[in-house]
Amino acid sequence: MRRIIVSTAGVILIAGAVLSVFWANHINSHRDGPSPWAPFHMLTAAIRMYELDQGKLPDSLSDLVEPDGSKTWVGPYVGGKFPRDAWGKQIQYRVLGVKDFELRSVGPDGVEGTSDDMVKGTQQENP
Ligand SMILES: [Ca+2]
Repeated sequence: MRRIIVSTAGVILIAGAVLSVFWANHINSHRDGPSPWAPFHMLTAAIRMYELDQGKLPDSLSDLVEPDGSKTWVGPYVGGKFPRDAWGKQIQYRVLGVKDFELRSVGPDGVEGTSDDMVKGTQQENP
């Protein structure tokens, strides 16, 4: 009987330790705030909505918020404040092909072309 109580207590201690590690990781994942990829996902969705309406990719990101005079433009495709990268800088947009584009942040160092750049292209889906 004593052996059962000791092993039960051991199982409870191990389960508690495992749960506390999971809980700590869960809390830390929310403490960091929204993902730095969130504005990329938001812009990608807006670009695809524009593409559905206009039948082509926007020439620039300003096309998402500035009417172009066509009857099929039913924007703005981005509501509220225009998304910027996690460091408050403008996200760069480049058309790569008829259906392909790239969104780029210069990253925390503010310098384009360094290893901390964040790039989301339609040819390299979600990071
Ligand atoms: Ca950089």
